[in-house]
Amino acid sequence: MPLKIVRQDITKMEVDAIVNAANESLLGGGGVDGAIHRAAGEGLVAECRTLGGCKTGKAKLTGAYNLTAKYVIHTVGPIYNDGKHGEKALLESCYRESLALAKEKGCESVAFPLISSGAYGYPKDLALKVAIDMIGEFLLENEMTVYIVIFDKKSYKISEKLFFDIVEYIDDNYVEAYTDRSINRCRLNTGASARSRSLEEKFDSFIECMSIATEDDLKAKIEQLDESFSQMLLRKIDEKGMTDTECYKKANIDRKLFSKIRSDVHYRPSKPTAIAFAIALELSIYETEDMLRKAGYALSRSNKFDIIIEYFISKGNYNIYEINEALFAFDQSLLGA
Ligand code: AR6
Repeated sequence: MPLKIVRQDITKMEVDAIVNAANESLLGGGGVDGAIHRAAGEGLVAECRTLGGCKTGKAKLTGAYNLTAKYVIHTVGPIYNDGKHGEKALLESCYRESLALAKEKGCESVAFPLISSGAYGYPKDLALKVAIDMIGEFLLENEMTVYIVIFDKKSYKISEKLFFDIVEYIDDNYVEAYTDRSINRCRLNTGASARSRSLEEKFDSFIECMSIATEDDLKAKIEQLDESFSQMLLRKIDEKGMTDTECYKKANIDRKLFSKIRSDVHYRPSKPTAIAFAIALELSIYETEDMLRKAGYALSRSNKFDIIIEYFISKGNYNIYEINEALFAFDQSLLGA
């Protein structure tokens, strides 16, 4: 999974490079900077002394000494004032510059703390959004596994509005029985638009709609009865006019896993992986359920994870990173590999 959000101490991450939220002196400080310097040992500060500091929004690379990573990338985030002093552009630049350095060194994996979100006061939900947007943008063009490392859950915040919208959606739907969607659809199609018609006409129209739906469903079902998950995935990619790369990137799935699914007609993905593809393909809730069935899963109203997925699909929001932000906030598994 190319972008992962994990709860961890960044000094423990087994990656090629870890990013340090440093200050312009590059000579160490508190927070994550202090933790990295302590874990790396004296060699790190000695190398940092040779660098002549670093400007806000820029990044510099050193060895990682006693850390398991190969490199430390030091970047200096902006001090948050009121958001009107170019803070966002500077923070974006921190991610861009750090990722460019990691790429230049051939890193396959990089871990970021939430830069500027501690001592430098950047609001955590906004800092997280910048991180996700910038890493997401980079991953569209590059193959790398990038972690956002959240030290403690308190420092993780999605926007309040999104949080409360989801809570409300879960409240409204958690215990509600699963209604028969095709019947509801027919009710909608035959009800409002047919207000002036007689009851009998409405009934006929309802029955007609049901039988068309059933006939269509049946035909399609027979045709696709033997279709496996991977065949359905490839068919949908074609139907949507997407390339394979566009699809697996949008699904936050790495290329290796996608190739495996592509070449093994009977591949059975995990549920988060299957959903990740449904999201990448921007499938409706019906199509999503169909695709999940191929892999032996279903969406349930008694499962928080499923309701959150349904919430995003119902809003037409297919941004996998935003969905993962929300899933993380609600302690659920994330989408992707
Ligand atoms: N692993 C991962 N994340 C951590 C860790 C850790 N071990 N420790 C803290 N964080 P901050 P800034 C999180 O203050 O806001 C330093 O003194 C923390 O919860 O470390 O960019 C520098 O020298 C927060 O979400 O960095 C600068 O002077 C995030 O890391 C100044 O602070 C960033 O918090 C930089 O401030």
